[in-house]
Parts: sequence; structure tokens; C-alpha cells
Amino acid sequence: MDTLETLKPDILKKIEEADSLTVLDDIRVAVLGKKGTLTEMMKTLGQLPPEERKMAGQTLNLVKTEIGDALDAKKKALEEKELEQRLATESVDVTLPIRPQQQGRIHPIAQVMEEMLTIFAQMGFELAEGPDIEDDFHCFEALNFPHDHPARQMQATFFMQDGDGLILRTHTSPVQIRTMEKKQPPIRIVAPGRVYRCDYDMTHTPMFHQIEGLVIDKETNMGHLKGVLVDFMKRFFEVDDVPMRFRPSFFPFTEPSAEVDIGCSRENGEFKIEAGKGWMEVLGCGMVHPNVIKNSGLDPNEYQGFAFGFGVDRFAMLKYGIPDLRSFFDADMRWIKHYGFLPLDVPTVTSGLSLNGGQKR
Ligand code: 2NM
Repeated sequence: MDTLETLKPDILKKIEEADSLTVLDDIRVAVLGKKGTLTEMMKTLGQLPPEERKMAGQTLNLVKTEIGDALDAKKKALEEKELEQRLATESVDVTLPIRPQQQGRIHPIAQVMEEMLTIFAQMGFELAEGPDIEDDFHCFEALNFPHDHPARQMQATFFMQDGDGLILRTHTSPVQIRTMEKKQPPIRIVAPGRVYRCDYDMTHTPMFHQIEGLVIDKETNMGHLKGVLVDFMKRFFEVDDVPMRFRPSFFPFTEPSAEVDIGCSRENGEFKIEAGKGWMEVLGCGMVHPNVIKNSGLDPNEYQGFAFGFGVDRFAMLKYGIPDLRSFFDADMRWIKHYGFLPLDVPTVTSGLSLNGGQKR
């Protein structure tokens, strides 16, 4: 056991001098590991005569404990030293600004489009889409427009250059025609999209957004139309009752036709749904003209139904208090920051439509 007498102070000295946890662990493995010096010495105990074995075993165990304790103490000391060093070098500057604000915004038109389509989807309407560039048949002829109708004239319709008479659609109704050409009733669709008219002033922009709806079945009637629209208004404006007025009107594609007004007031620029103050026209509708059903390849003696058309931009202005239609298309960053919606405000069936309307900024 002579070697042990010199070995011990040597090991303790090495432990004392270890300047990092890695170095310390290397010492531990070299001494107490599977093939460590002390471990190897323990293995030789069996070769000693029994009377010596006991003493030697006790001594070895004492040394082992002593070295183990020294290792533990040094480990603790080194860990504390490392933490102190980290705390001294790693500092958090609490005066730094918070993460920059999220930059992107959802345009109010896109938001309102989603809100409206969500309501119709819940009612069981399917989504239908069609091209922005249309032909005369689907945009006018099939819709029962007379050949001398003003909407067909140059001043209202954009014609494609060298487009063989192709035009930019002036409404989304051609989508309804294309749907009736393809599908057998029952048909329940909403057609959202951009439409184009040669018009620009306070209340008109040359491109705007519509959602039109169409229901065709055997006994679909004006009562169903009214039910759909009344339900829609309540859900869209999130009030229990919306004063509504159906006024007789005229469209080439519906008979009878109606325009729908909602009761509202406008005080200090604040729009409010309210009875007894005034009326504002918000949409057109009617029973699809038998000629339109026939032009689309269905038998008007077997099928009938209703259609309606909303101006999405107008509904966005009403719901979110945006005074000037033209500001929608100015691409002004300050405007979109003020009126825009955060990407996670997407309306869903379960979260409600404008749940975040009041906390959008
Ligand atoms: C409106 C008003 C009234 C309408 C009619 C049709 C079709 F294709 F079925 F005949 N689609 N949309 C319609 C009817 C649109 O917008 C103010």
C-alpha cells in the first residue's frame, strides 16, 4: 500500500488544481472509473492474505471516500464559479424595445368577403367562381339584357383590346349562368369576385367586389329569398333585429325584382342599425327570370329560384365605418394600419365573425 501513500496527495493536488468541470471529470474517470487507478487497486485486494486484506480494504475505502468528497466539493466550487462568470458576462438590457410590431394587415374588403362567405357557407351555400374576362353571352345575352341596354355600351363596360368582343365582367352573374349550364338543380351557390365598370367618383371605383347568390330548385320562392337575406343581415351586423324594407325594382335578369334597404342612422359619421331614422339601399334581388333559366339550359317550367347581389365594398364601409370608398384602393400604409385586420382575425364558424373587430389594432 506504499503507492497509495504517494498516490493520494498527488490525486488530491490534481483535484485542487483542476480549473474546469471537464478537467475534473477526467480526473474522476482516471481514478474512480472502471479502469481507474483506485478501481484497479481494489481488484488486487483478493490476492492478499486475509489478515492484510481487511486492513488494506479499509484504507482503500477511506481513501476512496476522501477522494470522492474532494471531487464533489471541487465540482460544486467550479459550478458556482462558472455561474458567476455567466452572470457577469450575460446581461439583459431591459431598456431594449420589444419585438417590432407585426407589419402585414388583411384588407377590410378581404375581411368582409370572408365574413360574408362564412355566413353563406353555414347556410349551406357552395362557393362558385368564374373568370374576370367574360364573353358577351354570359355577361349580358344569357342574362336577358336587351341589345340596346346601356350596360352593354362602351361607357359602362371595359372591352378587351383585340379580344374578339371579350369584356371585363360587370357583375358576377356570369358565374351563375355557367353553374346552371353545368349542374342540375338543386343549386345553392354564392359567387364572390372582382367586377369592373367604367365609372369613377365619390361612390364608384372602376373595380369593385360583389357576392352574388343563386338558389334554383322546383319550388324555391320569394319567401325563401327573404328568409336568407334577413338571417344574413342579422348575422353580418351581429344584432338581433335589422329593420329591412323590400322595394319593387327592375333588373333584366329577375322578375319580380326588389331592392333591399336597411334602417339606419348616420350621426357624426357614425353608422348605426336603427329603426325610424332613415333607409339605405344595400342590395338587389329577385326571382330569376324564366328567360335566364332557359338561356342556361334548364327548363323554366320545371325550375325556378332566386338570386341576389351584394356590393362587398359598401358592406365593408358600413360595418367598419370607412367613410371614403376610394381610400380602399390608395395603397396607403397608414390607412391599412388603421383599418386593416391582423392575419389571425380570420372569421371562423366557431370564433364568431368580427370577434376581434374592436381589438384589431
Ligand atoms: C343582383 C340583383 C338581382 C342576379 C341574377 C342572377 C342570375 F344569374 F341568376 F340571373 N345572378 N345575380 C341578381 C339579381 C343580381 O345584383 C344586384
